[in-house]
Amino acid sequence: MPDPRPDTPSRAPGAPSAGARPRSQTRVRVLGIVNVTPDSFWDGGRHASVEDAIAHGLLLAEQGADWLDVGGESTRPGSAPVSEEEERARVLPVIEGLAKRCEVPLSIDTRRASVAEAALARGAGIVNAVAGLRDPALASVCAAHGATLILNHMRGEPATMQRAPVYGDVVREVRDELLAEAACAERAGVARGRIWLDPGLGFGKHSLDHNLPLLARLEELVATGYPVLVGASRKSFLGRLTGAPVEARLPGSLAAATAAVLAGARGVRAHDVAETRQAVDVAAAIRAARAVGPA
Ligand code: HH2
Repeated sequence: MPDPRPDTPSRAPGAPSAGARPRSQTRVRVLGIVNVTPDSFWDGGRHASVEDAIAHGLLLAEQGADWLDVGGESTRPGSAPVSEEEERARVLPVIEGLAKRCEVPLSIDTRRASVAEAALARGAGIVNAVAGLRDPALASVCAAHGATLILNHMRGEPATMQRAPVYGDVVREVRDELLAEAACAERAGVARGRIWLDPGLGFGKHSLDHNLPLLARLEELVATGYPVLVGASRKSFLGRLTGAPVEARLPGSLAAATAAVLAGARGVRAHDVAETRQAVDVAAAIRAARAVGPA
């Protein structure tokens, strides 16, 4: 029986459970990152075995992740693509293992419809389309499974995307390109309420000229009416702003997550779930108090 709340993916409950807490509809979703890769820019190689990745996912669930995002291909600037066979071998056993051992909805972070389909068949309920609908079959796969679809904005390919990306008004262009993809997804049968938009910080964006306006004017993406997710966690523009190396970017990541929530983001993608949970819960409470007005 599909979950009637459109932005809450449903999944048959597994047992025993981890992280099975009541979720309010207004709660800001924290998407905990489980990278099963040797080369991701922050956690590459830290939990590259199936068992380590499952243990990490269970830990993030205990720390308050609402969704777990399993990925088998790094999309950091300059990265080379992995074969479909390799990607499947990395992510599918982790999805299967997490589906059996926790109730937190699972997301597959992929560019490929074939990988998304296999993950949905093994218990995932969300497709994090990291390259948008570059593979157009992603939309029909989501529609067929009743899955939630996160459309991430990416200009170019990871190998080359940071070579002088050019925009006129970056915020308007990102919004319009995402809206065009959302319309495609709806035509393919994905329910409007199951589509999320993500400005894709760091994906074909110049460090400060593009990423900062996307965060500063996030309200323009929120105003589309689609729920918005933001992934700033430990990204290099935070290093450019602060001089901090990747291992020291947690405070900057929390500041960016807080700013995103105050601007209306409904979700954030994070490596550091416990800390991010606390930051976004505080930001969400402040945002809600604004709506209530003077006591
Ligand atoms: N960022 C990364 C990967 N997937 N998906 C969405 N929706 N939004 C993002 O901002 C986003 C994403 C990159 O981060 P990470 O997975 O930690 O690194 P890598 O690509 O090196 O594995």
